[in-house]
Amino acid sequence: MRISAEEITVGKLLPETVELAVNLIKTNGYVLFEGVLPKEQVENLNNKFGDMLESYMKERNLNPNDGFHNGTNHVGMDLPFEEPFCDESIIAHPFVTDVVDQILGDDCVLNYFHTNTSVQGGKTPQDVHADTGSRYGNRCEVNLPIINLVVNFPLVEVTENNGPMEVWPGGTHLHPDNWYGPNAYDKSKLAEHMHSFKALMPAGSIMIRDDRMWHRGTPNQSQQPRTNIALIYKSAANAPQNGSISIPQETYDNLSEKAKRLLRNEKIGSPVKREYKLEQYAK
Ligand SMILES: O=C(O)CCC(=O)C(=O)O
Repeated sequence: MRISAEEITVGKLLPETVELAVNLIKTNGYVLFEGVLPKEQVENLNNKFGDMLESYMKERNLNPNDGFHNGTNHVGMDLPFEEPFCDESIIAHPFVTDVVDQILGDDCVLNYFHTNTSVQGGKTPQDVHADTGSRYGNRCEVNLPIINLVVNFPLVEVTENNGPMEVWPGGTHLHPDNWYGPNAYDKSKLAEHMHSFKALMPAGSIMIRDDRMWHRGTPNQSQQPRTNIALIYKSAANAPQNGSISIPQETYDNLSEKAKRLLRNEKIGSPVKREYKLEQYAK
């Protein structure tokens, strides 16, 4: 969906835009708002993230030329809860919260602060998957209400060449619950015969998707990593009481009321947690 220049300037979606977005997620599995975040902000996020990724990969001996993670060269890394990543425009973007609140309820939480990167040199696509498991196992043959929305912010332009996410929208989020468990028919096998497309988009776009919609990461044939910030918003009734995002007290105290509410179950009062030792490699 293209958002009008006025909505971007004002920082608020028109009610009819929210309504369309909500209905697209419900029927098609996702909505895409193209090019929302300012270019300078996205470049800054990407530069900071690039340093962290380099450190993370060196510490784990992940060499793009050798290939890793089954040749996908995909890295999943949590974000530290600090600027520029914990900016309100990422954790509680009004375009996102207006849509998410309507689907999950305005008491929903944010409980996942992560990134997915298709690193250059990958040779193999990921298996086609949903980002959730079945809630009731083999017994449940009905579709259940949505509980999770994944929100992706690509930090570079996503092109045919740099490992776009491939998606199977239109109904793969509406299967009976047992379809999301390990005993379901092989999704990759089915997906070969189904319609999919590569989700190409400008840097700073926002994709909001039902976590059951089938998708996969694809190999990155460019020379630069293609990073997606990945947040998960969850309905309050399904939210774990003990979250996992470490948030220093002062950082939490300075958040907006909406962001505080979203993060209320997380580890408030804990020091920032990093998955790498940045000092060692930072330029
Ligand atoms: O390429 C992407 O951003 C999606 C990656 C993904 O689905 C995963 O790592 O589970």
